[in-house]
Amino acid sequence: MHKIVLITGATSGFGKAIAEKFASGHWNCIITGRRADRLHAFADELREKYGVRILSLVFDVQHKEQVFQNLGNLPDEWKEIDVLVNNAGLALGRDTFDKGNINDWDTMIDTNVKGLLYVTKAVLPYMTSRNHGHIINLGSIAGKEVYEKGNVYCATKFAVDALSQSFRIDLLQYKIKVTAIHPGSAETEFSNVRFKGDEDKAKQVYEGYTPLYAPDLADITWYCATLPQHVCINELVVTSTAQANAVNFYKEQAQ
Ligand code: NDP
Ligand code: 8X3
Repeated sequence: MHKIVLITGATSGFGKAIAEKFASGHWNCIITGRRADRLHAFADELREKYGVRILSLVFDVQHKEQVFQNLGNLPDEWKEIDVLVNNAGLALGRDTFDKGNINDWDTMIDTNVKGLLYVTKAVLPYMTSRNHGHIINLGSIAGKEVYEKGNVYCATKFAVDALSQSFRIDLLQYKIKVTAIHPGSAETEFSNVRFKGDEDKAKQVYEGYTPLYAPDLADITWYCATLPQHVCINELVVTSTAQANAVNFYKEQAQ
């Protein structure tokens, strides 16, 4: 029997790499994202490469109607979700609080916090009815320590940390595992999104050191998801070797 994983935000970065890792391990995957062309092309690629079943669902996690329409009544063959990876998320802008953009705040809160809540609420009945399941939330080192100009993004990831702890308590009765993975700096499309397409600014984030990469997070997620039923990794803070915490990096000077 193939297991089923649902991964939000699988059109790029961590989510895409996580989907590939699970598909290569013969899991059937439900993948989601807003960019339909990318998502469906990726679904075809995974089917062809790994011979697994892929359900690709295009929706915006910020909109609860879309979330419940897409996930609330899955076809029977997709209902037995073993693992939910709440990965969709973003940072927008990096400014001191006084200069912050209110629309950016709304988008980060609606995506990183409310989106995660809607998706989890929509998926949970498939898990509670079976007393089985594993929720893996992508938090951040920014949800463990605040840094200058991180303000609202950090707050959303602190919320992911708090919700992960809460879910673990409230869902204990259903034998549902809850894991929070808190990565440090990783080179994905994250900084392109944060700096709204400013490629130079995005590149600068990763200059002078080796950051984490998406396949690193895929390996870590796979490890957490494939431990025996009686073992649950509650949380992991993971950085590249060049990063000690949210702010201290060892960077080589450019020649
Ligand atoms: P990417 O920008 O590469 O990927 C983000 C994914 O989230 C995309 O697939 C995007 O798909 C999806 N997404 C964003 N907004 C929405 C939305 N409203 N509805 C549905 N899907 C959405 O970034 P990463 O892979 O780096 O980020 C993944 C997660 O990891 C995020 O939660 C991020 O905060 C977290 N993280 C990232 C770190 C990093 O340094 N990269 C470090 C720590 C945590 P689409 O645009 O197609 O909708
Ligand atoms: C992403 C990592 O340090 O840019 O969550 O906030 S950081």
